[in-house]
Amino acid sequence: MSKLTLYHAAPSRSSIVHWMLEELGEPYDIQLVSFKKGENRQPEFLAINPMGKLPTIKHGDTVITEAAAICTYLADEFPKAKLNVPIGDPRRGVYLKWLFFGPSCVEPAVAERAWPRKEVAPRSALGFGDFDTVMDVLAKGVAAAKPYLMGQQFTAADVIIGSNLRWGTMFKLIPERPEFTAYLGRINERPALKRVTEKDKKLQAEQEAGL
Ligand SMILES: N[C@@H](CCC(=O)N[C@@H](CS)C(=O)NCC(=O)O)C(=O)O
Repeated sequence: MSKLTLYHAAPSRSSIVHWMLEELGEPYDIQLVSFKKGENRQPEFLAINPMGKLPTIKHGDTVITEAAAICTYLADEFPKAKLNVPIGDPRRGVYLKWLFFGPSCVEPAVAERAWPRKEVAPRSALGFGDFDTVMDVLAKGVAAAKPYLMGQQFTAADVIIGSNLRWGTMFKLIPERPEFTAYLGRINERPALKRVTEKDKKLQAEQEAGL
């Protein structure tokens, strides 16, 4: 089987993929990349991901970047874990909607709230529209999650939307709403997420100690 390697810094968006890999249950290696030492801007890493960003994974000779693309890829590549909604299943459209909604709507809406633009951009020109609508759509979506976005099945879409909500509420950039709290309560019970949180704490300490 082709080797899976996660290029990782804890905590960062690569923790999203770390969580996904734990859900997957396939063997993987971690290659730590230090932002502090600028390793992500070194030629060796830029040869792998010219964006100089994490997460990045290597599966055999294939390099995949962008957290949501990586989660979609892993879920489809390892269907035994049942983290995808396969082609042909009528639920796949909604599943893909949530996978794309994270990076194309939630992340830019939250980033704009954190670092407002000097000049207000027209709603129609912004892919996410506006912050309040994104939050309303998200709240309605997770309120209907029984218990997960795709129903009984936990999928890669929960890894993406769950990570966005965890990060956004932690930094108080996403408002506390009962719908978010209830969904996050269920997400935080995932054993794979608990394992990753512990592992990431150790990896962060190792990186900070310069090991
Ligand atoms: N669009 C990318 C964003 C990745 C990203 O911005 N990662 C940050 C860490 S959270 C990073 O690598 N920052 C280092 C840098 O830009 O120098 C994704 O969703 O995976």
